[in-house]
Amino acid sequence: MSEIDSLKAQLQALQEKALALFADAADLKALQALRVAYLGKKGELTSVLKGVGKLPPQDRPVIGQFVNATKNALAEALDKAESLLASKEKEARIDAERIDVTLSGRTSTPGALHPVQQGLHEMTAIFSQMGFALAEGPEIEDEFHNFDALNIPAEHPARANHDTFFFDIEGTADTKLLRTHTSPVQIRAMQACVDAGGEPPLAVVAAGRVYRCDYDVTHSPMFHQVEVFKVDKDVSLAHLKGVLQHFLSAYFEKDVPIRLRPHYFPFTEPSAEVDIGCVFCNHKGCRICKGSGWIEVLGSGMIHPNVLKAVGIDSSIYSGFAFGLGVERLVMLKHGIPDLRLFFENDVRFLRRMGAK
Ligand code: 2U9
Repeated sequence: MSEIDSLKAQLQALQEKALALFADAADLKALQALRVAYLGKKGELTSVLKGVGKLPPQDRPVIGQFVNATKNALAEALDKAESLLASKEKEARIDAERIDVTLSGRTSTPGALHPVQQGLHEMTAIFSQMGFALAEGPEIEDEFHNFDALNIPAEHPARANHDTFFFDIEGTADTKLLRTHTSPVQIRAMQACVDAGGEPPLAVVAAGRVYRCDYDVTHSPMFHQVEVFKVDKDVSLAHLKGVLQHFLSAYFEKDVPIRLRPHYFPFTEPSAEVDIGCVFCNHKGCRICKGSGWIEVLGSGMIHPNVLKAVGIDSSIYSGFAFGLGVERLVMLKHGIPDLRLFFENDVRFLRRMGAK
């Protein structure tokens, strides 16, 4: 075979092999490697071209044309394969990124107030509407605000009944405790008024967490109270009863009958426990009200003169009523919740039923 025929055959074989490889290239990267391998400076075609120099001068243009044709064929095939692979890769990418717009969206569940907080807000809102000012105070208290000022002196049996959590504070003589009721907030509100040179009328609602070292089916060591007082000239039991009647009917969203039963609290005199007509049997008598038709809801009374004296209010000029209630108890009665522990377990099934989404 002549030199020129041998070169032509080489080029032919090279082209066939290259085209087959281009068609089989798996991706653009592999194709780029093939482009370098065939058309690059040190590529296959260049090494064939080196053989051209050995040909007699008259044969060179002939084979030159042949080389160019091969080069063009390879370049064209590479371009084609490249655009084919590019569009395949693009399609694959789009496929991978495809969003199914018919899928239902992910819902985010908004939070909601805990049923106790919900109840607490409902109650304080009713008192705000009646003109009582909302007061807050510390949960860590001293014995004066939690006990002494409320006519519960040291050694008074009521102190023992409060199941108080005390703190031992190193290096100090003063005793601190977790407030056992929200009454110290009321004491502070009265003191703030007197300290500022003010005088009654004063009408305050205090709400918040209280603590007692008491834990069973009907008691939690932390629970919530709402307490209300009003001090002015000529405040009487009739005012107390009127405010209670309005509050309880507003909270239970119906006209509930109420009654006051004489009782004893150190901080009020006279004192009374307050019942409402049973909300489960409509006052008829059932298992829950033990057949009486009445359910106890809160404690109340006229503020003891010693309490007014402790904060510097003249009890010969001013009098006041006060009452306190357990928030959990009232929320349970309003919604028929059978067990106090449901409030503290945070089972979402309970919270959702109570209005949390
Ligand atoms: C001042 C003076 C008097 C608030 C009162 C009660 C009666 C009462 C309990 C109800 C259930 C607490 O949550 S409970 O255990 N409270 O029975 N509270 S009179 O008397 C006051 C408050 C503040 C200055």
